[in-house]
Amino acid sequence: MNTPSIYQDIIKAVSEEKKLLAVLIDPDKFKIEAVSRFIKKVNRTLITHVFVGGSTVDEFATEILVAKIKAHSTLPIVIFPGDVSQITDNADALLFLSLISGTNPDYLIGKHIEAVSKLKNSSLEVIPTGYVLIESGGQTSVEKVTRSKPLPRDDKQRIADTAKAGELLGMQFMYLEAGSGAMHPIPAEIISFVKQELNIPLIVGGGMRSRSQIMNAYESGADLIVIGTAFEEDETFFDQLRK
Ligand code: 1GP
Repeated sequence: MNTPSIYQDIIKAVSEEKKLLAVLIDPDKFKIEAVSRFIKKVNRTLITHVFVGGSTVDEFATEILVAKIKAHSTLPIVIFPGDVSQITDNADALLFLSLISGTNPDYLIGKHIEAVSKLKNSSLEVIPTGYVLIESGGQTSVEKVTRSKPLPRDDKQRIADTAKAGELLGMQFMYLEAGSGAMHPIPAEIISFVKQELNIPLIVGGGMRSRSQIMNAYESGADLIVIGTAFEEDETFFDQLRK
């Protein structure tokens, strides 16, 4: 039997025009006792993936959180790492993010080299992913942590060319990021402009707080949407996304 592949499942879903939705759980913002109640709510929604990660996470917090999520859900768990310490074998896959919108070598290749000793003996599915940070109305924690500038939102050609360069380098997913808790999500016209250029799945996240924003992003070409803050701030948001 072939090993199940998160990447192949996403490719299949995209080819069938199914839209995907991930809840992002940040180990630093989440009390472990709250996980089972939270995940039970997730299980009643259209959410298809659980992403786990954050900008500044204590060592082992991710591992403990992933084990707890697994106990309550069969959804695929994907590590969306802010740092090497967040890589854990317990999860199903890892977005191996390269911050291609910036010029900080640590986040283009440096952290990846550090991660190799963990990954080479691991069964974690590693998915090379281009990560493109776009200006969203204020400084976000990803900008602070990575000490890199987002791409200006009025330069959609530069954004699309950056994403395309990532695809040509062999990245398997492209992630357009406004930043967690962003004031403004990625505009529809940027999503559709980038989507026209790409032949790989397009992930979009940052600052989405309503069902209509999610639907707009899907209509513009997002294949997988990531939402964290809206669920952290108001769990009744799950009710708008019921199966
Ligand atoms: C952050 O794109 C994700 O990396 C989700 O952002 O927390 O604003 O939903 P929010």
